[in-house]
Parts: sequence; C-alpha cells; structure tokens
Amino acid sequence: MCKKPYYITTPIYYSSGSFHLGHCYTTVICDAIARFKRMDGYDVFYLTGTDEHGQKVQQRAKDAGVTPKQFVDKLYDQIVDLWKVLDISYDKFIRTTDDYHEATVQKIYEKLLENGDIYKSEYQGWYCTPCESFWTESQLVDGKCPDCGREVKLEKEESYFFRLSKYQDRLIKFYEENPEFISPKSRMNEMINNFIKPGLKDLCVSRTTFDWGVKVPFDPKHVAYVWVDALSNYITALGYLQEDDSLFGKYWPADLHMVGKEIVRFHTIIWPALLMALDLPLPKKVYGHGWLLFGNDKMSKSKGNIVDPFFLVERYGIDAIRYFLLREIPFGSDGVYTNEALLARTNSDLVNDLGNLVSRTTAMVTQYFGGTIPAPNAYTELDRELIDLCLATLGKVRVDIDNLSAPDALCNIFKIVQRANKYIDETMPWALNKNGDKERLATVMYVLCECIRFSATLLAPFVTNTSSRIFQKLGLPMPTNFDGLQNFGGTPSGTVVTKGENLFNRIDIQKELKELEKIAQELASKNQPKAEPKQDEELVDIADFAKIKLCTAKVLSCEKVAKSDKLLVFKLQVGDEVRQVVSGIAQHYSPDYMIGKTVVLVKNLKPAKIRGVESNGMILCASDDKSVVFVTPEKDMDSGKEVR
Ligand code: ME8
Repeated sequence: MCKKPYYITTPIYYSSGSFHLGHCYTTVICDAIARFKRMDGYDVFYLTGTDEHGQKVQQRAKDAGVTPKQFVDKLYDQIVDLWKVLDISYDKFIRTTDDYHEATVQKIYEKLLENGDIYKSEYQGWYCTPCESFWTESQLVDGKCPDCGREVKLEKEESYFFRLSKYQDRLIKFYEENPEFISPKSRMNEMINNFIKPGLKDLCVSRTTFDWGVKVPFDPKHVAYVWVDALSNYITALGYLQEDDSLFGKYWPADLHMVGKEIVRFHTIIWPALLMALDLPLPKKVYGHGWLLFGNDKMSKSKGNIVDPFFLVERYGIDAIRYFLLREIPFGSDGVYTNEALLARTNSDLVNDLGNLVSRTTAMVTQYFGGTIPAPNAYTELDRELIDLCLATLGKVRVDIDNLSAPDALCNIFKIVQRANKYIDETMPWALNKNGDKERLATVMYVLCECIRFSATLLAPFVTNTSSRIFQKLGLPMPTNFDGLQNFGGTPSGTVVTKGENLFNRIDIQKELKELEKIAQELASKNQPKAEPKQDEELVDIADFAKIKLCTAKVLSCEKVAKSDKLLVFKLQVGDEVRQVVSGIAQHYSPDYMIGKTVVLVKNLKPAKIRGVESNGMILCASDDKSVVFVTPEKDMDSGKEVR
C-alpha cells in the first residue's frame, strides 16, 4: 500500500550562540508528531537544520576571532549533538551553507528577477542585527526593535526589493479560503490586523554592508537577505530546481511548518508571497507555538536566563525533559519553566503513575506467576471498562495530534495508566493471591500487562527511551506501528517479564531544589553577563594591536614581594636581556613552581613601581572567578621570541 506523505519542518536554527531548553521545544514537539505519524502509517519527512548566514553570524565570528565558517561549524556540531541527546528523528538536516542550498537560492533570485518580482532601489530603514529584521520608523517601540527590545541601526544602502505589496490581496484571499493555514486562530488575526491591513511594503532582499551570505547571482556585491535564504530551505532541502527533485515532487507542499510565535510573520506573509511569485503551492499549515518562559522572559541567551538542555538531560534523563516539554506547556500559549515544575511533573506522572504501574505489575507477575504472563480467563464488567478505554485511546490521540496538542495526547494516554493503577487497588491482587483465586488473579495480571502494552505503544513517539525500556520489561518487541492496538489481547501469554530497575526514581524535590540553586549560583557567577560591547570602544584595528610587543620569556628566579600576599617578583630571560617584572599571581603559584617556566611577556609596557619594586613588563595570564593561570607556548620555545 502506498503511504501518504507527510512533510513536517522545524525552523532552521540560528548558529549564533549556544542552545537552550526553549530551542528544544519546537524540535521535540515536531519529533513527537513525526514519530506518531510514522507509526500511524504515514511516509514522513522531517526536516530541521541551521541558519548559518547573516550579519549577526559574521559579527559573532569576528568577535570570536574565527572565520564565519569555523564559527558555524562549531555550532553545527553542538546542535547535532543536542538532537542526538534528545533522540530527534529528523530525516534530513540542512545547513544554509550547503552548496546545493546556496546554488538553489541563487536560482530562486534569478527566477524572481525574470518574473519581475525583484527590482533595484535604495533602502533606508532601521535594522535589528540580532533579529536580522528591518523595521520602519513607525514599527519601532520606544525607538527599539519591537521584537526583542534591543537597539536598532539606521541603514542606507543600494538594495534589491521583492514586490511583496503586489501579493497583499492574494494573501488575504488565501487566508480566507484556507482558514486553517495559520494556527492557532489568534495568530491569523494578529497577522491580518498588525501587518496586512496597515499595508504591505516591498521587502528589501539584498544587503551590501557585509558579505557572509549567498551572493546575488546577477549582482555579486549583494548578498541575499537571510530570511529569503533561510525560508528557501524548506524547498531546497527537497531538491527544488535541482537535478533530482523527486523528494520535492513527493513532499511539497509541506503539511506543517512548526515555528515559534515570533517568526509566524515571516512564515505566513513573506514565505507564501515568495512561493506565489515562484508559482508554487503553499504549505498546508503554519503553527505558531508559544514560548517557554523563564521568569517572565522568553528564554534566550541574550536575556541571560538559559537552561542548559545538556545539563538537564544528563541529570534527569532524556524522557523527563521530553515529557516536560510536551506535557507541561499549554500548546499555543506560553509556558513557564521552573525547576520545581519539572521535578513535580516528573514525580507525579513518570514516577507515581507510569513507573509505579510498571513496577507493581512486573513485581506481581514475578511473585504470583514466576515472571510468566498468564493467560486471561473470563473478563468481568470492570475488565471491559479498561479494555474499552485501551481500544478507544488511539483514536483520541490521533485527533489530539491532528490538533497539534501534545499535552492533550499525553493526558489521554495517561488515562489508561491512571485507570490501571486504580484497577490494582480495586481488584487487590494480593487478596486474590491470599485467597487462592488464581483464575481471577491471572485475568487481572493479563489486563494490567495489556494496559501497559497499550500505553507504552502510544507513548513511543513521546518518550522513546522509556517506551522501549517498558517493552524490554514486558519481554515484547518494540512495535514500529499501531497495528497491535486494534485488539486487546496482543500480549502472548507465556511471555516472561523482568522487573529490573525502576523506570524513574522519585526525586526529593526540596533537597534537589536546593542543590539546583547552588549549581545555578555557581553558573551565574561564571557567566556574569558582560556589558554589550560598544564597538567603537572595544574594537581596535590591527595597527593598534601591532603597537603591543609580546614575546616569550624564561623565569630565571622568582620570589615573594615583601609584605604582599599577592605579588611575585621575577627575573626573566628575554633573549639576551634579563628583565625584572612584578606579577600579582602569588596566590596561584609558588615561586619554586615558576622557576624554569616559559611565560608570555608584554615587553613594551612603560616601567612602573609596584609596592616599591620596579616592574618592566607584564606576564600574560588567563583568569576566571576561581583561578588565574599564566599563558605559556604550547611547545618548548626559546625566550625573546615574538608572540602575535
Ligand atoms: O528564528 N521558547 O531561529 P532561532 C520556545 N533562524 N521556543 C523558542 C524559544 C523559547 N524560549 N527560543 C527559541 C530562527 N525558540 C530563524 C528561523 S526558519 C526559516 C528561520 C524557538 O534559532 C523559536 O521560536 O532563533 C524558533 O521556532 C526556533 O526556536 C529557532 O529559533
């Protein structure tokens, strides 16, 4: 049977900083949907990737002293690691620096030019570099970027423009004919009232003030506007305008672009207009999810409050994190992350409900039937209630997933888990055992094992690791589809269960919160936000840097400066010369340790007297809030050699 294609995408992630728990939200939701659809018989293509061009990346790379490519390569490695840690099952990862993508973006520009949708003019407007967005004067809020509240710069340059205004009426008509296109509904109204009704202006789609981007093929001093470059990924990844475009033929138009609410505007106005200009069908749905808040702010590095997903996964396990993201945040709205909410959710649902059901059931099958799942006997009314619940749940979860509501889907699955726990209390297997009613006991055990099989199958797209551990405990193979949920009775009697370790361990919330607070304080003092670099003050050009003479020097002698805890006085061999230098590292190094070491010296510093001791230069050190370490060449090096 030919499977129905289902194309789902996350936004491509900016490669301009480290990734926080908020970033994982979009990807984990898409992963759960993709996995569910695969198990439900769809031919799924799940795309994610990285957005690697633009002024912001170029600036960050410069700050870091590396090339933009080196910079994005590092972040690419980081995000690929993150998706591995979170078990994200994407089918393709696209980088906007991939050759095929860049070449196709150029073809897209050519096509737009040929069709008369691009023209040359001059741009003057306010640009927010962190958001890579242009704003008009009237869109600014208190003179700042309306999206992120940061400073904007007035930019004027020769630019190419895309005739966005031309598509205004077609867009409105499309929204009217496709009321499901933008979801949730509130976001549709926001787009129409805030952006379309005031009138769409043509969009500046090229830049000349930096060069880290796709070159505009017909005018290579221009680079493509990053949002046109980025949005195109959804079709370039499928082979659009490339030799092999079979994936494009199969999967386009996308079934779902899942995006955060702040970028709905790009996906529901600019993207459809570009697609109209390219004469391509439009995606079926753009869903704008809410933000994960930490305190009152969108969790983002620039605002300083990051929750590190690597740390959380390492500490609580992948599924506690996946479950929290999928279950706790009301879908479509913002949700608040707190350590307490994560721990409480883990304890209540994963430890108490799911973990308990599995450990109690496997323990009882082990105790009463030597670990072998018995065959059931006649079912009672009570059993039927559970059986009906199990059989009805897939249908409900399917509806929830079609509505893109992971919390509702999980709520429905957990109804089986909670009902089964109650069933244990109602049937009291320990009493049945005591009274020697093995026949009823066997049915009760069988019903419980089946309830676990149903819930673990349905949970597989959400908490992948836990589901597979449950199947191991049940002694059953991990299902790859939902076929086994058509009948109650799929567990073969005679299957041998293993109790093994608990799925989840109860967390002592108060103790853990204190521990986390301590860790957070340590992290905060390490990551004290630095003042935003004021470019004029902080950047020096190469000529200024060249004024500073650095060289290697060998420590001939080293002693403490009298009456000082901090100072050491050094005699240094610098080529043919011997220098005396004072350095404030006595609390970090003993004089004996320093003798014979090679250090890096600032050679042409004006002489100074420190505590009455003459110092001719400075020894370079690196420091954080805990320690100070001197800088030394990576391999042996004579003294007096230039350091640059
Ligand atoms: O926007 N809560 O990339 P990005 C929930 N490159 N979601 C959050 C979040 C939070 N605190 N912080 C970020 C971009 N996200 C562009 C996309 S697509 C053609 C180009 C989500 O790295 C954010 O909403 O800033 C978005 O969906 C995704 O992370 C990537 O954000």
